[in-house]
Amino acid sequence: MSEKSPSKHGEGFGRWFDWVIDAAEVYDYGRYPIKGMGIWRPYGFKIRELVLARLRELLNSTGHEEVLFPLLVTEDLLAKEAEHVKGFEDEVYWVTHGGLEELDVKLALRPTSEVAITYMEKLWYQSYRQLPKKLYQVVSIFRYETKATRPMIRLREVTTFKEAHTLHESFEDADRQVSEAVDVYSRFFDDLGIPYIVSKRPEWDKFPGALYTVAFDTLMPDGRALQIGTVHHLGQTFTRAFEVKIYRKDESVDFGWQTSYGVSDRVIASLIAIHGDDRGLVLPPRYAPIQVIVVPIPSSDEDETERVWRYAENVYERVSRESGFRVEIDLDREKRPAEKFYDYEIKGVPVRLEVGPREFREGSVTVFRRDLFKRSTVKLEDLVSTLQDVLADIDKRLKESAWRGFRSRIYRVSTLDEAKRHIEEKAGIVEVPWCGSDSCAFRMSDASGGKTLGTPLEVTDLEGLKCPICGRDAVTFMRLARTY
Ligand code: 5CA
Ligand code: ZN
Repeated sequence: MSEKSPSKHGEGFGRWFDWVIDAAEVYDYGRYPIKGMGIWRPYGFKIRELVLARLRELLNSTGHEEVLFPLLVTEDLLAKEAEHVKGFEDEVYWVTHGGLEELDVKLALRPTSEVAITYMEKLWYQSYRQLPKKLYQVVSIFRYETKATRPMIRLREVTTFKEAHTLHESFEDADRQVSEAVDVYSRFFDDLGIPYIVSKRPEWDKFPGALYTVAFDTLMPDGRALQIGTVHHLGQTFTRAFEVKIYRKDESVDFGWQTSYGVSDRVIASLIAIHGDDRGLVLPPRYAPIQVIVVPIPSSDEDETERVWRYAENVYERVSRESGFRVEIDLDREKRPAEKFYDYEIKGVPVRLEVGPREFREGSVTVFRRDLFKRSTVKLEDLVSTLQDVLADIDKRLKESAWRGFRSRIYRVSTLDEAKRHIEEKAGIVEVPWCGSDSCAFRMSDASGGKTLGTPLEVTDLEGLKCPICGRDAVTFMRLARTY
């Protein structure tokens, strides 16, 4: 252990994050010669696959179907919907040449896929009988972000963009779809142990073209909020622009209604940031490429070392055969056990099985838990059932501790001073009673230094609360935080 790793908490979070994704060989960032573009390395790619597998499972089981659209969209497609193109105009990368020839029609690298998908929906769907239609894809999108770019968090090529696009015959159906999407994402984040708060974004912060936007925010260890997913009710914005007309049951014709919702690499950034510690990654077992690692420990006696090695292989085989866990054994004879321990700790392997001369003689195994940094010794016969309990307990504990930390950083306040204090201390998210007027929200934001995240989907406990700006009765809470 040569260099000391940076601390995850407080101001050092950014440095810790850069350190951990590099040291655990998850993601290479900042070295590829284009800003805002990173590389998923093999170990990171495996984590990403496990996260995507869960997401696909949730989407497929709720009637979503996976598709794959071209990366390029023509200039006129992108320009078709005025509000949308305005929202993205300063973020679009353009392809202007094919070889040496200048293209007649400029092509955009998609910043998102509403226009591409709506264009094809017009050709595919005409009747209510074909609806609802729920499509999704997992692709790269490109946004020429001008705020400071960050690995996984603010990319110019977002390589893990899961975007869903749905088409419905009525406003209400699309509204229900928003709820389904919120439910799917809630289950997804719950499973990852990523705590979140769901807010209706204020009017001035909607997705370009949407009727309304619902967003999931989590908190990074430095107290700043990170938007980890959004769900948009698109109304008829795009179906009008592209003339997607649907025959309804009563034989009338109306433009279709749409929603779209997406998550990105930010989800994996959150998984890392929320569970990790100063020693490296801490992965919930479901998302750990290696769930159990067997490390044999040599003896000073060579013969005994051979016996220990064979015993360790036995342990490995037994666990892989009987448990179904992703288990590996590290038989490297050059590396010292301490080095191996260190590496698997950085990589966040949930459980390490230490098998040395003592364990060999006793017919036991020492079980080390990455999350608690604790050892216990069990009999070989009890190992598989112990592992089942331990992995389940790790999962439960990580989730509980993440949510506990999150809840403790959400502050209901009644004055601007309190709001300001919590935000300045970079403590988390504040909820301020709000009268509903835009100008009061802007003033809250100015006075507190926090960005407006929006309002709860359902509001309770408003009795007697006043907007601290104008003194009128509050109709809801405005949430504010420093953000990424
Ligand atoms: N078409 C809609 C739904 S897919 C859409 O593009 N919505 S979005 O703009 O809000 O993006 C969806 C999610 O992607 C955001 O909530 C955010 O979590 C993530 N995201 C957006 N831009 C970036 C970026 N530059 N880097 C990493 N993640 C991003
Ligand atoms: Zn007010």
